[in-house]
Amino acid sequence: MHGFWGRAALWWLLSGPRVPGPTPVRHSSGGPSWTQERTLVAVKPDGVQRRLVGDIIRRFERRGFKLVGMKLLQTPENILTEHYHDLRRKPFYPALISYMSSGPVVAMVWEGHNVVRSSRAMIGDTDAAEAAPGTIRGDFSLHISRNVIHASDSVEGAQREIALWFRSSELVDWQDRGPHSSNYPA
Ligand code: IDP
Ligand code: MG
Repeated sequence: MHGFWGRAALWWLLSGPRVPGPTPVRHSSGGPSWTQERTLVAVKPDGVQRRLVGDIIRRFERRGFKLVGMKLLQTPENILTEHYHDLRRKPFYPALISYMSSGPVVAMVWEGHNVVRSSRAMIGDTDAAEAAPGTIRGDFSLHISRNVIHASDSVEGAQREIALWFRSSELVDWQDRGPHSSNYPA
C-alpha cells in the first residue's frame, strides 16, 4: 500500500473500534438479534446463605454481561418440580428439591453474546471435584449436592427456564450505553 490511499487504509485499520456508543441491535430473519441471547442464572440457597451473591454478580458484570432481571425469592415448589422435571427419577431428586427449598434463591436473567455457553464455563462442572479453579463452583463448592449456582445449559432451555421463573414484565429491556457496549463488535 502506497501513497494517500494506502495511508488512509492503514489509518482506518488501526483507528480502533468503529461502533462507539450503544449496543448495535441486529435482527435476523424473524429471530432475536444475536446480542439478545439470554440465560437464567440462580444463586442457590447455599450461595445466598454464604453471602456469595455479590461475588457472583460481580463476575457476570465484569465479563460485560447485562443484567435484565433479578429477584430474591423463596421458590415455590411448582417452579422447582418443573425446573428439575428431567431429573425426577434420579435417586437424589427428593434431596435436591428439599435443598432448593431450604432458603431463598437469587434468580437473574443475564443477556449478551453467547451468554448461555459463557455462563456454563463460568460456573464450572456440576461436580465440585471436577470444577476447575477460577470457576464459581471450582472456587466455592465442595460437593455436587451443594454447588452454589444454576445456569441454563442451552438456548432453548434458557428460554423455557426464563419463562418459568420470570413474568415478562419483570424483565427490563434497557439500552446499554456504558463501556461494555463495545463488547459487541459490528
Ligand atoms: P447442572 O446444574 O450443572 O446443570 P444437572 O445435571 O442439570 O447439573 O443437575 C441439576 C442439579 O442437580 C445440580 O446442579 C445439583 O444441584 C443436583 N445434582 C446433580 N447430580 C447430583 C448428584 O449426583 N447428587 C446430588 N445432587 C446432584
Ligand atoms: Mg442442568
